Amino acid sequence: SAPFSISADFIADHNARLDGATTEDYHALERTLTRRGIDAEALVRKVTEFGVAIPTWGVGTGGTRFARFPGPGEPRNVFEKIDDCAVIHQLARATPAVSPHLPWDKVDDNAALREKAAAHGLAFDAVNSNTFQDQPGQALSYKFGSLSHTDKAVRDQAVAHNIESIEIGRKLGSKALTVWIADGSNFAGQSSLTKVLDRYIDAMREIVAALPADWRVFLEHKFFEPAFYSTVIPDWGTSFAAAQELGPKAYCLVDLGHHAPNVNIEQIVARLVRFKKLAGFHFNDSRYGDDDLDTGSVDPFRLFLVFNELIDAERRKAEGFAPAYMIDQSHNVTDPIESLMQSAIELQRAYAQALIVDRAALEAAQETNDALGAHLELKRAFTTDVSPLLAAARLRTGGAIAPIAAYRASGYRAQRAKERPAVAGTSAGIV
Ligand code: AOS
Ligand code: ZN
Ligand code: ZN
Repeated sequence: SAPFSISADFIADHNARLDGATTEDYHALERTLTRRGIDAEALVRKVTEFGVAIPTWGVGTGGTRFARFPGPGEPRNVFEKIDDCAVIHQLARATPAVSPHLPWDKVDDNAALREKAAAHGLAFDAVNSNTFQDQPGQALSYKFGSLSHTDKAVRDQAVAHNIESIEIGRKLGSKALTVWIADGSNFAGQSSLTKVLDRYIDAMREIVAALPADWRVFLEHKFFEPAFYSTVIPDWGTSFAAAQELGPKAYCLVDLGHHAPNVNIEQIVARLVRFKKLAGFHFNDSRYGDDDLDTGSVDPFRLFLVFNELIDAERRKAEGFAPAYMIDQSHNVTDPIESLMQSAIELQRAYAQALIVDRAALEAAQETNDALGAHLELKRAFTTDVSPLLAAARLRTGGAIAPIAAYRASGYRAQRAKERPAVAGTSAGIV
């Protein structure tokens, strides 16, 4: 029998019950925005154009180094992951791309994978390489590093994997490679803090040389974990300096969870825009470190402030500004499909709120040193409930007014659980 899918009629029926209240709320917001000189319809259009890529690894239950608690009906391969990404996009209409991870998503027939995704309206965004784990049958171990390893043979193996990832990404229609390495050390003195970076940059040069003309490479920094004393690319400064040395195809990716607590991430974003080196994002939220909590779940204001910088850059047509948006989270206690829909909505919310900042008033306050006045301009946008705009955007593009409620009512997970018998593995450490 054909695999279960949610029909357009089902979504329409679900929407019909909510339509009245949604329209009322929309008109109320429209009046508020009109008073502020903002065109609600134009905003809805902007929101419908907003897209963020789903990480293929995100649709499976995540885990920690302590345990993984798989849920029912988990996707068992990348084709099934695409099915789950498709339902996320079908209902929430904000995720028209997927970001694959290699070799986790390695298949014999990449053309078939690309076609399947396209049939669901999904494209492939940046490919993520993986030299933070040893794969079965792999000749050399990454236990002591990959691109920065002391042994040239290990570095060569890691370079070859990245080049293969580019090749696969090409077949999938991707245009970027994201490189995050786990390289670092656990003891003071364990490795030369200078030589590791030299080796990393040399290895990256080979990867950059293998990029097709229209590709970019995204360097992803992270200040700790799995190495706990030092990390080779710990911060945006190192990432930026490396990207400078690697040339015009190299950019710096900001994973929101990869900074020390209290670091001003929106300022990092502004700096990277200024230096024309912002690659894009791995969105998530965090309380302590790389907790990979759901986007906007802990500190939606910070997310808004990041988008405030992005809209500022967009409005003044900052040169070379073309950030790639991806989510990177680990779902340990939720149905990943629900978390990813909600996260995409939170991103749209931050985006819409940033769009309604009165930039002229903000700038006037800044120029006259009206500190509180400037702050209140941001707060006015942030405290505006734009939910009706987001619902309208979904409704007009065939999505669900209430994606999570519709998803639950559809019985999707239970149907998939029948089609996808549980996988035994409870292996920890899947992030
Ligand atoms: C690791 O902390 C990074 O966020 C990477 O982006 C990683 O590739 C991703 O989390 C998938 O494991
Ligand atoms: Zn990441
Ligand atoms: Zn991370």
